[in-house]
Formats: sequence, C-alpha cells, structure tokens
Amino acid sequence: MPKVLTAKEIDRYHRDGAVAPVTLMSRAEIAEYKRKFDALEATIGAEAQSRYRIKAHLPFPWLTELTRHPRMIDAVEDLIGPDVICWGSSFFTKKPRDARFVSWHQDSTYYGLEPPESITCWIAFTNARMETGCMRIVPGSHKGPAILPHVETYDKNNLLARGQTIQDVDESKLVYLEVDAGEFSIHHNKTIHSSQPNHADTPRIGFAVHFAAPHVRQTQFKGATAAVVRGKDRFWHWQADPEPAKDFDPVCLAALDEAWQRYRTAMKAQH
Ligand SMILES: O=C(O)CCC(=O)C(=O)O
Repeated sequence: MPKVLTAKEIDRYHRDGAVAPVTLMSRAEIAEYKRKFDALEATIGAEAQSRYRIKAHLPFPWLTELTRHPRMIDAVEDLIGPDVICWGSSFFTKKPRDARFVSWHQDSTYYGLEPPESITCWIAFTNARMETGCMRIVPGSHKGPAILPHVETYDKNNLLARGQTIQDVDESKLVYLEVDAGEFSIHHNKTIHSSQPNHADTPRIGFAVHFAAPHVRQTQFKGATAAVVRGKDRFWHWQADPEPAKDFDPVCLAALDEAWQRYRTAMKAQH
C-alpha cells in the first residue's frame, strides 16, 4: 500500500519519468523556509545557488531537516522502496523577470551512479508555474540511455555551470511540472528536462533533493557521502555525511567544499 502517492501517480512516474504536483506542507510552513532562505542570501550577500550546490543542505540544520521531511520520504519510498539515502541537494533559483534558464539535459549523464537510478524531489519555495519558468520534461525519456550526448554552450544565462545541452529535443510532447509553494515534483535522473526564463514579477525558488536506494554506487570518485533517511543501508557504498550542529557548521562547510572539489575533478576527468 503506497504511503503518499496514489496508484495513478506511481503509474505516471513510471510512464513519464516524473510526477507533479505532490503536496508537502502548508503555505504558512513553506513561507518559513522562504524566510530562512532570504535570510541566508542576505547573510552571504550572494545567491544561495552560487555556493550551495551538490550538498546545499549540509551546513544548515533547517535544510538538512527538510531533506528528511517524512511526507517527502514516504513518496520516495513509494517509488524506490523502504531503504533510502539522500546524497545531495541544490538550489535552482530565478529572480523576478530573470532571463536565466536551464537547458535540456539529463542528470544521469553527470551523476556517475551505477545503476543510474536516482530520483529528485524539487521543492517549490515559491510558485513555479509556466510563467515563472517551472521545470518541463520529455515524458518517457527516462526509458532511454543513461548517458546522452550534451554540448557545452557556456551560455551566461544558463543556470547549468557549463551550459550542458541536449540538442534537437523533440518539444512536441513536453509536459510542464507546475508546482505551487509547498508542493514538490519528482523526476527520474534519466528524464530529459529543462526550464525557461522567469517572466513574472515574483521569484522562482526551487530546492532539489537527490535520493537513491543504497545499492546505487557513486562510480566517478571514491569517498562519496550520503545520509540514510529511511530504513537501512546494507551495502555500505556511501560514507556518512556529517550532521550540522548549527547554521554554517564549519565541519559541514568543509565537507560541502570537498564534495564540490570531487565533483569538479570528476567532471574534468570526463573531458
Ligand atoms: O530548477 C530548474 O529549472 C532545473 C532543475 C534541475 O535541473 C534539476 O532539479 O535536476
């Protein structure tokens, strides 16, 4: 018996490679996360996404707690089973009237996971609709290869670091993953996805959290870390992430920097 998703939503996820929207929390509760997010950006004097990627949650107790939200983990369990690790998270944010976009890409090409089975829950801190540049997917693309050719465009408006782009995507059947503040979408890491600029007067703030079953291994580098967020890890492919004792926890910041470094080194080795 599924815990959160309906049988229809589970079928849709397996058919399309994504499902949305799924309710996570009330408007008042997500407004508190948005307030903390704004305070974080005010403190660092920069966009959170400029520094807090790969394991954005690690140095912050409130974000680490969010990666373990029982309702979200219940939904993940409905899709991948009772043992779940969280190996990463990233902010994807667009300011009001922001030309920045995310080009068509496939996460599994870059994740280095074997088997290539990871899922992302994209939590909306603000409404993500067509006009604010919500995510969109090519339904069914998760049934294709796990590694697809990408061209590195280095477009300054592309939120992806190297502007990694799958070319000539057939957009005739694309599906928009509209989610309002407090809701989330779920996508498979093989699903081809993108998002367009924000044409609205409101910001579009998303926090993407990455999960897998513990039998999934990181093959691009040694010493990959994760947290068991449900059930048990019977495989020991992942070392334990440190736990933040306070915001900007120095041990966790160092672990975040190491994760970035490992990721960048792995990306360079791919070239
Ligand atoms: O937020 C976006 O526009 C893109 C997010 C994304 O690429 C992801 O969560 O994998």
